[in-house]
This record gives sequence, structure tokens and C-alpha cells, in this order.
Amino acid sequence: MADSSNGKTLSDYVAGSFKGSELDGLDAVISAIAEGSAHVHSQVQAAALADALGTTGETNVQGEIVQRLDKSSSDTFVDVLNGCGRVAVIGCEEIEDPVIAGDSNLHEYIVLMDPLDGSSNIDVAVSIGSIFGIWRRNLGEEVNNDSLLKPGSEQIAAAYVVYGSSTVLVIATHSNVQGFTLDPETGNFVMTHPNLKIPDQCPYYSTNEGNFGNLDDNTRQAIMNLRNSLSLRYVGSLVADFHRNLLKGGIFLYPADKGRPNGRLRLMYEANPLGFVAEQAGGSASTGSERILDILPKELHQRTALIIGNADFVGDAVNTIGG
Ligand code: AHM
Ligand code: MG
Repeated sequence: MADSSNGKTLSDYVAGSFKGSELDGLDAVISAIAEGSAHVHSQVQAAALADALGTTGETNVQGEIVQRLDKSSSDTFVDVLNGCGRVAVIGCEEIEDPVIAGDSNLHEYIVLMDPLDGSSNIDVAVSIGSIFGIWRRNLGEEVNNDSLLKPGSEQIAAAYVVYGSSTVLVIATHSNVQGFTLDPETGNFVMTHPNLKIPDQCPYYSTNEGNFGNLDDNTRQAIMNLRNSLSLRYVGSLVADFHRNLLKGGIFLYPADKGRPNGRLRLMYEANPLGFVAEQAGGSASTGSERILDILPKELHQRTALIIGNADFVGDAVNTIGG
């Protein structure tokens, strides 16, 4: 449950948690993400007033239309992450190739990110978010375009931000998930959701029911099982759906379908980071046949099916999909 009495800021938390440990330097990476998130929060809040909604007229590497806020949030996070002096290489949904820092051989961290998740909701004042997976690299290894092709199980931290009715930043390290809310007056993130664990109860399922007709028989059965006992909640922004299910209990499914045999969501900067958060909070994440974090990635922008949330319900769905 949220405990707003704590009052600890994100700066207090990172300063006391990583310095001098094997995660030394992670404080700078997390602080950069927080700084960028506060900036993107302001961009999102003011977008309509600043005439910053709508598209750039470009399509990204996924073949999707780039929103202006997609581009500005990508630029913001690339700047702060490069500026923190700890990140060797960044992989980003909006950028085709990895961004390698000039002095990358000195930097220990790799960050993969979806800088603004929930593109279809950007222009309509519905919750959107940012997602980050963080890996540590071996300083002895050369940094190149393949340096970030590591399995999700090797993440040392993950984070996401929801720009919703409030702006919340959730950070996961091993067995440790902490939530912070942005105080827009001060620009500080304050700990409001300490020690998050996904609840045992599972009142919600989240899926795009419009895709039902394109699913195979077993996946349809898995969805029908959920329909019979749970309430449907689907925002259409992965971060927002995941966050609700983490706090209230639930399961999210974006399975493979006839038109998308590899699923719709991206492995490296959507499924892996949220899979890491889910597992640290006592939940789980699967493709329907394999643990998300065990996938050996082949390319930066690869897609995956994703079933994530309450471990028991994910397990039941996977069993039904597997037949
Ligand atoms: P995006 O990263 O371009 O925003 O796309 C990912 C989004 C997820 O946030 C969400 O879960 C999914 O796409 C919604 O897809 P659909 O509109 O097919 O239901
Ligand atoms: Mg996304």
C-alpha cells in the first residue's frame, strides 16, 4: 500500500542505496532518468498549450508515425543519460541504431528505453509513460552496436514512469521495488509507494479485446477464462496498464495473433524492463511459452508476445495457451 508519510526523496534513496556497492554509479543513471522524467512531465502537461501535439511527419524504425512528443522525450532522455557520464550505450524505440557515448569505454551502464509509451494516447490526455531497462557492462569489452543484446535476466535495474493523474516513477533493483511521486511544485520525486509487491488478489485483466478474432484457439480460451472471473481494464498504454495491475493486482496480455506472429510489443525496452519489475515484485512475465527474461535477443527492435502480472494467473494463461 502507498505510504505517503515516508517523505524520503528519490535523491535520498539513490544516495543511500548504491554508492560504494556493486551498483556504484547507478545513482547517477537513476537521477538522470528522474531529471528527464520531470522534464517530459512538463512537456506532456503543456503540449497542447505549446502546440506540441501531433506528428513530426516521420515514421520510425517500426514503421510507426512519430509523434512530436515521442521525438522530444527521446531527445530529452538521450541528453540526460549521455550527460550523466555513466552510460556507454543507449537503445531507444525511436532511434534505429544504438547511441554510443563518445567515451563509452569508461562507462559501466547500458540503458534501453521507450521514451514515451502509449503513442495512441498522447494527443487525448490519457496516461502515457516511459520505460527503462538497465544493464551493467564489463568494462573490458569493446562497445559496439551489439553490446546491448543481452537477456533481460542480466538487467540490474529497471524503471518506468507513468504520466497520469500524477507522475509516478517506479524503480526496481534485485527484490526491491520502490515508487516515487513527482511533486510538481519542487520538481522532486518523493517516495510514496515503498516496497511494492504485486497483490495476491487479481481483480483485473488487461488485453485488446478487439484482437480476439485473430487469436488461436488456445489463446482465445485463456482470454475467455479471464473474462469469466475478472474485470476488464485496458488503457492502451502498457505502462499505465502494468502500473494499475502492479498496485491493484492483475494480468496484462498482448499475445501473438494471426497478423502479428511475434507479438506487438518490443522485447528490449518494453517487455524486459517491465518483466524485471514484475519479477522483483513477486509477479512474472512470459511470451506464452518462455520466460521473457530468458530470451536471447537477436536485434534491438525485436517484438515479443507478452503476458505479465500476477504469477498464478500468468502461469494459468501460459498453461492454457500451451494446450
Ligand atoms: P508505443 O510504444 O508505440 O506506444 O506502442 C506500444 C503500445 C503499448 O503501450 C500498448 O500496450 C499497446 O501499444 C497498445 O496496442 P493496441 O492499440 O494494439 O491495443
Ligand atoms: Mg511503448
